[in-house]
Amino acid sequence: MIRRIDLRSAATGRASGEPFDYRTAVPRADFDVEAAVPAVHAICEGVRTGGLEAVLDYCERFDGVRPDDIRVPAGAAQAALDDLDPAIRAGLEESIRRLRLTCEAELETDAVTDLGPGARVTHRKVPMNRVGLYVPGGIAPLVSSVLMNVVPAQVAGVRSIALASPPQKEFGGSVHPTILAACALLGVDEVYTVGGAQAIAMFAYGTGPCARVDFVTGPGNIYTVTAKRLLKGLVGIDSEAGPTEIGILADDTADAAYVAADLVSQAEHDPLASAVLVTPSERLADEVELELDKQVFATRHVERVRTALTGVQSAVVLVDDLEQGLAVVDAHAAEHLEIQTEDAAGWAARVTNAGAIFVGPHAPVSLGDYCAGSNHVLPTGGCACHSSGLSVRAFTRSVHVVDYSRDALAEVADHVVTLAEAEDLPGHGAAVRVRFDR
Ligand code: HSO
Ligand code: ZN
Repeated sequence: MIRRIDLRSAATGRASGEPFDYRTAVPRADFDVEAAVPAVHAICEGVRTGGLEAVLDYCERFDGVRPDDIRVPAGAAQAALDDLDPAIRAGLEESIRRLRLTCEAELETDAVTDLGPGARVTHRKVPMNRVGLYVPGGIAPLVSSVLMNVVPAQVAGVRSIALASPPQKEFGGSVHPTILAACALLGVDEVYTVGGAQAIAMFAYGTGPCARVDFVTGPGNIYTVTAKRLLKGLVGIDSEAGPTEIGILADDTADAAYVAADLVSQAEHDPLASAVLVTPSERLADEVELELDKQVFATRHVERVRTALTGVQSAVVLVDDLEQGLAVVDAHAAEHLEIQTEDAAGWAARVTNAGAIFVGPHAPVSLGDYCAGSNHVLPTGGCACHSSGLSVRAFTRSVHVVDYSRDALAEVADHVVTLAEAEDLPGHGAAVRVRFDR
């Protein structure tokens, strides 16, 4: 069912080791943000000019329900938590506990540099003031995404957190109760029952009861991603998250059942999800394909998984050796990369492009999705070569604070004047001179 791409030198006619651009070896699915721009632009403009009424109209149109009020009433989240299945609560609590520990370890302190007597530059870390977190409701309500967004924001010190998620018809137009329960666990009490592009626009412009935010984060479908692209600048955004991706670099030592299960696990997200195995072992490739046939047949979301695995974005890639495999996975820059090889840690250390790296047979991506302590909001579409996943740093800005005494300024005054002259900006030099002329 999954296609094979043979990149071995015998198949490609290349001499082994010859440089080759692997970036296009496994293409991405068509996630055409540009095509969604006209529709999403109209929604954003609708929210900007029409305010709350427009948001309610879009809820009705796209989610099939018009909430009485877009702000979820106080007490609803606590009530949802009181009704939550204790096993789900225990899972969420453990996930939060682990994520908090890694977030706290990521906290950066101010960097203070003394450049001479009385000359100090401080690189001060400042949390965002107000952020809007988007949690999709679409194919499945991703309660784990609540934690992945909220915990780093809270640990960063963000004071004001608003969360939006699509209104659910079956829950009377409110947010899914499990998402509400997670909000209660985390102490987030500003929740809006708004989804899609209209939620991102509400955050960016400030609409009805929702004051505008400085920064919007969270995954979503093509409409929310397009809204983020259009509103970027007016607000900050974390990333343009596309369909989920898993890459696996594996050799003969890997267990085919594990590899197949992990490919299926991420294919389950979306018909456009990408699942790529890169291996020098033909035997493993054969076994994984047999396993996939068995496992896909038995999985609950069989059609979604099958569509994802048979799409152009998924493949079993044969390579000459792990060295070439490393070059392939590095060029592909998947959102998640598993290394299931001998000396997995050694190979993992050499990977430069991946949203998150999972080392060895006992670190499946599902662990990271829920309970590893790592974040699951990660760069997709090859953006892992320049962007990072969500972390405390994403919710933090830094600002240089420049503190010089008169004597310290005197030390460099001539240099400033000379450099300003060299740029034909004499006013710059004069602003230094005036402090010594009198
Ligand atoms: N694998 C998804 C995150 C997720 N998985 C949420 C389960 N729930 C994107 O990283
Ligand atoms: Zn997942």
